[in-house]
Order: sequence, then structure tokens, then C-alpha cells
Amino acid sequence: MKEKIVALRDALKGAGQVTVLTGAGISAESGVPTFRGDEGIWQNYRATDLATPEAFDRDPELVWRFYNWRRELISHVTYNPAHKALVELEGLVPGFTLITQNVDGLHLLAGSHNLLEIHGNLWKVRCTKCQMIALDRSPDLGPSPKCKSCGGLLRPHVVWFGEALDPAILKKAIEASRRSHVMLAIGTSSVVQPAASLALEAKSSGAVVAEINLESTPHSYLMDFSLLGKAGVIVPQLVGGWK
Ligand code: BJW
Ligand code: ZN
Repeated sequence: MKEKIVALRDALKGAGQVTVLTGAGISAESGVPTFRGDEGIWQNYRATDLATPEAFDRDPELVWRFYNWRRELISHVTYNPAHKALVELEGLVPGFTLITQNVDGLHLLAGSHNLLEIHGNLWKVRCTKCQMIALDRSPDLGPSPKCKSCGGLLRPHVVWFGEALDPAILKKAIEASRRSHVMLAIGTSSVVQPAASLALEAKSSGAVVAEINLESTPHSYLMDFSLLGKAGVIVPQLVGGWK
């Protein structure tokens, strides 16, 4: 493991452009549940009942109960050493883009700058009538929150299954992946598209690709480095001892 970390750190040191893709695993050590796996959210809740536009049309109050529970949960957590190490990495390399699938806002809280939240942000709401987007950090918005400007029903500003990602944000994520010299995929199961294909974009554009995860993923086969372990341990080791 130590040799792999040293070799990957050397690749990072020689890279002009570094792109990092993160998933729920990076926030697990902060106490945010992941989606898949034995302890994942989808063990107790069905994604189709809660994280699709059809579910929201059918039962917006049920969907809001789920999101209020998640808002309440993340209001009590904070970033961990892996989030912090990525802030440090951003300051060490010439070009850096952090692409996160997470909606918990912990990368922003940690201080990352060049950040693309491709699945949205739990603290943002969007009006289903006038499309206004607003930031609201109240942990509980109640069963049927309404837009302050038009009275329309608000929804979480997140990307549900079957919905398109914001095309401008996705374009930036694809471009960053394609121009990267090194790409790290941290704490993601690499099953949700189009995020999962970003590592493929990087690899086919000639980047060194590496994953940091508790276990192998469907993308382990394409990785130049597969570091198995906790993000909160490995990412700080990768970035620490840089000089
Ligand atoms: C640790 C750790 C530690 C734990 N240290 N590691 C092509 C093929 C097949 C299907 C599709 C396809 N294209 C599109 C689809 C459909 C669908 C999809 O991908 N389905 C698959 C599941 C099969 N994709 C979509 O619907 C997307 N939309 C789309 O493509 O639209 C096209 C379109 C175009 C034009 C018009 C209309 C449509 C949208 C996907 C949206 C995903 N949304 C969610 C919910 C967000 C809101 C919310 O949070 O409520 O995003 S689902 C959920 O999964 C969430 C996550 O961001 C996402 C990814 O999960 P992630 O982060 O990988 O977490 P886990 O739990 O899966 O994995 C955690 C990992 O961490 C594990 O590997 C652990 O081992 C590891 N770990 N602790 C290191 N301490
Ligand atoms: Zn409105």
C-alpha cells in the first residue's frame, strides 16, 4: 500500500491538471449514510419511491419527509480529513477540478473552490412553478414548502433518477475529465451514469486513473491504481508528505 501511495503521489506531483470525482463514501466517515451496500439508504428506502420525478408527482409529502430527514441529519455533521486533504491538494497542483456526486455540501464547507456539484445540493430548493433556486439551510422545511416569490411547490434542488444533469455543469465535468493528467475516483460505487463514465473519459484521454474505495468497483479493471481502504485515511496520506 505504501508503495502505491508514493507512486500515485509522484503521478500527482507531475500532473498539470488533476480531476477528482467523489461519491458518498467520502462523507461516510462524517456520518452521512451511503446509498448502496449493507448500511446504505437504499437498503431501507426504495429509490423509485423517493428519488424520481414520478415519486415526487405521486407523493410530494413523502419525498419531502425523506429530504427533511436527510437535511436534519447533515445539519449535525461536518467535513472529515479526506475533504480537508482535497482542499490542500487544490492548492498544490496547477489545475484542479473537484466533481462531486454528493449533495451534502461538505466539500464547500471544507473550503474547496473549483467544485462541480453535479447532482445538486440538499440545502438548495427549486420552485416547480417559476424554477427559482434558493438556498435554505433550515433542517426541516415541513411537508409542503412553498416558493416565496410565486407560492408554487418547492422541490429539493437535486438530480433524481431519469432527470438530466445540468448540461453546463456536465459539460465542464466532461471537459475537466478529458484534460486531466491524473483522475482520482474516491468513495463512489461507479454505477450511476453519467458520473461513472467520467473516469472512462479520463482514461481514454490518457490520464492516470486511480480509485480509493473500501472495496473494488465495476471500474477497478480500468484503474492504474486501486487503493483499498478508508478515504479519511488514504487521501490525507496521499496529500501529506508532499514536500
Ligand atoms: C468508502 C467509504 C470510505 C464507503 N472510504 N470508500 C446508462 C446505463 C445504465 C443506466 C443509465 C445510463 N444512463 C442513465 C442511466 C439511468 C440512471 C443510472 O445511472 N442508473 C444506474 C443506477 C443503473 N442515471 C440517471 O437517471 C441520471 N440521469 C440521466 O442520465 O439522465 C439522462 C437524461 C438525459 C436527457 C433527458 C432526461 C434524462 C441521473 C442520476 C441521478 C442520481 N441521483 C442520486 C440521488 C441524488 C439526490 C439525493 O441524494 O437524494 O445521486 S442516486 C445516488 O447515487 C446519488 C449519488 O450521487 C449517486 C451515486 O452514488 P455513490 O456516490 O457512488 O454512492 P454509493 O452508495 O453507491 O457508493 C458508495 C461507495 O463508497 C461504495 O463503493 C463504498 O464501498 C464506498 N465507501 N465508505 C472510501 N469510508
Ligand atoms: Zn416560484
